[in-house]
This record gives sequence, C-alpha cells and structure tokens, in this order.
Amino acid sequence: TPRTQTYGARALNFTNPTARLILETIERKKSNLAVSVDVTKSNDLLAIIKAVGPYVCMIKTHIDIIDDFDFSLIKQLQNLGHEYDFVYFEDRKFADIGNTVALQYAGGVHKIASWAHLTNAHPVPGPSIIKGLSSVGLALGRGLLLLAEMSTKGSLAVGSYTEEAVRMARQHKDFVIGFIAQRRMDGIGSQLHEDVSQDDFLILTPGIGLEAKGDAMGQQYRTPHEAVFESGSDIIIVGRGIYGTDPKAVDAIAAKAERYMAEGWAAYQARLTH
Ligand code: BMP
Repeated sequence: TPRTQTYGARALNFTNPTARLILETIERKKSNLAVSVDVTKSNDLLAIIKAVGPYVCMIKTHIDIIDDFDFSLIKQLQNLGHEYDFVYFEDRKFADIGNTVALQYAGGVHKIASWAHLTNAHPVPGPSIIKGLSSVGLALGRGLLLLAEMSTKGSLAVGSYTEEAVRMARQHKDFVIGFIAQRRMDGIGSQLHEDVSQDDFLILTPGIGLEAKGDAMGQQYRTPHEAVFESGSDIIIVGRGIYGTDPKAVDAIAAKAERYMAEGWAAYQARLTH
C-alpha cells in the first residue's frame, strides 16, 4: 500500500505531472517538509524562502496576504524554486461555482495557475469545482488538493463530508492528486465492491508544531511523528513553528526548518519499516 511504499516508487502511481514532481522532489531532497510562509511583506517572504529552501520539498503561499504584491515577485519566487528545488503550493482554498473559480484561478492580480504547481479547493460546491479548476489547470500540468479535513477545533469537515470529498477525488484522479487532511484517506468513501487498494493520494497535513499545542484562534498542533508515523501523512506543513515571530531571524528559521525536516523524515523511515 502507499503507506509503506517509498516516495520515489509512488511517483509511478500517478499520471499527473505535479504529483510525480512532488514525489521525486521529496525523494531527491529527503524532505517531506512544506513550509507555510504566512508573512505580509515581499522581502520577508523571499528572505524566509531563502533560509528554508535547502530543507523543503514545497513552499506554501497565501499570495493574497502580501501587502506590497507586484507580479514581478512571481519571477523572484520562481527563481528561488529553481535554485533550491522545491514546488509551490498556493493555499487559495477555492470554494465557488466552476465558472467563478476558473476565473479566480487563471486571472486577477495573482494569476495563480501560471506559477503555482499546486492549489486547493473546498469540496463544498460538489464536483463542479473540480471541473472549473481543471479547465484551467489540467493542460498546464497543475495539481489540485481537496480539503477533506481541517486542523481547527470544531471543523465541520468530518464524517460523510470527508467521505464525499474522497469520492469526488476518485472521479478526477487526473487532476486531484491528494488531500489536505489529518490522516490517510485509504479506503475512506469507497463504494461496496469497489477496489480502491491501488488508489494513491498525497496527504498534506497542516497543524504541525513541536512546541505549541495550538494558538488563540482554534488552530491545533500535532507533531511530525503523530502525523507521518501514526496517521500516515505524506507531507507536513509547518508555518509559525518555523518562522516564529521574527521574519528577520533567518539563522534561527533555517535551524528550525532543518529540525522539522529531520523529524518528518525520521517518522517516514519508521513508517516504512513498521
Ligand atoms: P501555522 O503552522 O502557522 O499554524 O500555519 C498553518 C497554515 O496551514 C496556515 O497557512 C493555514 O492557512 C493552513 N491550514 C491550516 O492550518 N489548517 C487546515 O486545516 C488547512 C490549512 O490550509
């Protein structure tokens, strides 16, 4: 099963080029760490990416929180991506009708589809949201994650909602390559007599922290070991646990990234042999 396959071997489970690129990058860099850089100044964003670049397979952005955004920032982000060998995940959380999300994904100020390898969507509108986004992203080789679960206290993405999200993904495996979730989704949402044993989806897990248990706004943290070893997650997403409160403290930020990378990889290696 995917849980005990190496990342490199799993690249062959996918036809989507972004899924393959992510798995090959993880294998090459021996890092299943994604850093979520939620800062509001372009210069801080670039400085943090430079600091963590050697230790990550992925950088997750919220491009719409950048106060001084100018499209020239994108070229600089792409250069760093090539220099340090990681992919971009724009955490846009699309949630509208197909026609609207296609416009939001392709255009506006941020032109997400033109640079983000990966983005995500809430399954709440139903399969039409995948149709809308794939009408833009599929031909570009992009990938989509569905938010099957969330890390926050009181999340409504549970039970049959989560199951339906997995069913939607199974119907669109060319474009939907995985989930934002807190655990593996293997077998979840499968219909009677359906063979889903060969299904592979990437599980990306936010709400990861080694020190805090949560924040003042409902975020809940688990450790890399809990996520990757116990729950079978593939990629840990870490934000404030790495960049802390001072975006200028780049040495400390690099050291933290190295630590999370080591913890995430150790948990994966333990998983392979258990
Ligand atoms: P932090 O590690 O600083 O708590 O940041 C977590 C990041 O992951 C944020 O960018 C947030 O938007 C995102 N996220 C989350 O925390 N929980 C989810 O369920 C889904 C998310 O995208």
